[in-house]
Amino acid sequence: MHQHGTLDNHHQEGPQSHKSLTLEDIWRAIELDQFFPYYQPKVKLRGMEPVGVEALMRWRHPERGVLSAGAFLPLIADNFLFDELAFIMLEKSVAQSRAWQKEGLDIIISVNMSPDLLHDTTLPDRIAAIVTEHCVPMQRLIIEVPESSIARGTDDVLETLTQLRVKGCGVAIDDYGTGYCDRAQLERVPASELKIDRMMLAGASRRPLLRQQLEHSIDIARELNLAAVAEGVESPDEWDLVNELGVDMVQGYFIAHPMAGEDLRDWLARWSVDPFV
Ligand code: G
Ligand code: MN
Repeated sequence: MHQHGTLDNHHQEGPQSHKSLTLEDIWRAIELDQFFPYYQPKVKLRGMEPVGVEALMRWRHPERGVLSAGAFLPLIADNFLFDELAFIMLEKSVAQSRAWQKEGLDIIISVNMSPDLLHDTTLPDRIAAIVTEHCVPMQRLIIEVPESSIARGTDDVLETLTQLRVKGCGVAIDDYGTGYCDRAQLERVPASELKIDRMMLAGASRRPLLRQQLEHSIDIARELNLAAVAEGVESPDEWDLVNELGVDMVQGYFIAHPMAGEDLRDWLARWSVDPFV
């Protein structure tokens, strides 16, 4: 069995002396069920109607509080623990979807998938099994895959994504603009949505070259019949810009920060009365 020496040492040192997190800490935290999703709303630009949420990984660390994925994802990016965590997020998100469904909330959930798992052509069946078990329609789920994972677009990855689409679930190309997919590669991917990374948006209202690149991404989405989502919209300026350029959906701190599942209902109620408050 694995040992928990690192974590034990850490306990003795108290919260001030933060040692680097290790894979062992993460493994232990999985066993203790400390990972859970927060949900960040995504709204349609026209009419500003909330249409979905993205499930974002959080770690309820006993001493450090709630940690964002940035604090530990680099550690597991190329590790099987990422696969493990992706499935934990999927399972919990689908359970949350069922709970919202029972409250009458019709919300589509996007879940980030570990790139390694896309090579496994049994993935669509495994996902479908979880979704069916919770009596949630596949149409309520979008699987997000980073652009970088499809740039190497091998046949098994394309087969996996095709099967997901056949089963009714959406596929989003995530972090678009950071993964260097060319047009021909993108065309082969059976996606439904293009999530344009904040990197393309930040500064685009002041810098013509960035703005051009952003416009180009939106054009590509349109030509490939993908819904264009602007990610990481933080300010009124950025909202105005994506409004002017005409994306389909918007996600980012300007709309809402990621929140606990039980807080979504209240957020939706406030948003419907007075957006951006
Ligand atoms: O890679 P992916 O797009 O799945 O990651 C989304 C990440 O971006 C999350 O960690 C989320 O907390 C963060 N995020 C969400 N909205 C904003 C935003 O408006 N600005 C910035 N800088 N980050 C954001
Ligand atoms: Mn994502």
